Amino acid sequence: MTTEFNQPIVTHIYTADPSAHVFEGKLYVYPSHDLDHDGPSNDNGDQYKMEDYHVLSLDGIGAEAVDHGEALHLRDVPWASSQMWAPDAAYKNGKYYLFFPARDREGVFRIGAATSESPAGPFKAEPDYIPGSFSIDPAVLVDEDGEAYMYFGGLWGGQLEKWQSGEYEPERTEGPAAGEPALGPRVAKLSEDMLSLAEEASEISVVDEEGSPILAGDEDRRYFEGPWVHKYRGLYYLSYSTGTTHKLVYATSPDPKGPFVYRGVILTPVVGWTTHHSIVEFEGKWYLFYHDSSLSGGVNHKRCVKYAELHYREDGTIETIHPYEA
Ligand code: FUB
Repeated sequence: MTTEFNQPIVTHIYTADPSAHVFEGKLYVYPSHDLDHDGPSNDNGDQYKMEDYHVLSLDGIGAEAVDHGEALHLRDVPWASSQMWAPDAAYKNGKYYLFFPARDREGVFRIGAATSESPAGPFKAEPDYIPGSFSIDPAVLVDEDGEAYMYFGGLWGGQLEKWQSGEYEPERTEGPAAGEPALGPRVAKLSEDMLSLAEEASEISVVDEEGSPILAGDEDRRYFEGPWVHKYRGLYYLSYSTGTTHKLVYATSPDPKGPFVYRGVILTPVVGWTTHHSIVEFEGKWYLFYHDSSLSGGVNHKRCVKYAELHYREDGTIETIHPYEA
């Protein structure tokens, strides 16, 4: 089977949350591996009960996607108890790193690291989660100067509301009031060995063109989950899901820690509740990897990874992708 734009890249398993990278001249995709179960769904995301990761690769655009098999399983992560959600990968110091969220033994989402000599895995998990990490959806940018930044955080089941005070408050579920600044994703520099935070994570501010913070009630533009940062013509692009309004949107900054100015919509809503993506340059063109629930006929937790070409306008803005229009 070859891969076409806006079609599932694999159909033998359910996949989601794709983080795409070019390693060793190929496209490698690090997705979540959705379990095929028919249990109940809720706003806490309990239906997303994934237990392992598979790494996929494509020799080129349109090539068949290869499944390299199980790269890491929950049973081999000493600190984790459940829910291996959206991962990312990075290369530095001659090693490949897999970053992944999971609930720890107390049910708190943390972010772990695992290493491999190969981009296809298998990965060996570190004995404990990254100290100071919390919430979900890690995305790692290794900048041109070699500094690595980890972006993370997600609302609702992702528990970001519970960390508003800086401490974990298990009973806290409400975010800021509608007229207050929305919660932002977190960012921290990673240590040279990529296995710890080099500093305490700080909150990223997303602002409008006038510099005013995007408010919590502005659900069309406020941050929800799934951060991704890439660089285009020297500018940092932070893209993310708006959750309840089901869009992928983006904001830009000359600084990897922001503030980021909201710029527009990358992807209109897809089939299924969640939307999650990555952006990668391959052989001079840019691609959006994303998911929807079309392979399961719309079941939110049985998703499939797809990709589409992404186009920039001359002024650096991104053309909105409408995935179901010819
Ligand atoms: O796949 C589980 C969760 O759903 C991810 O962590 C979120 O970004 C959403 O896609």
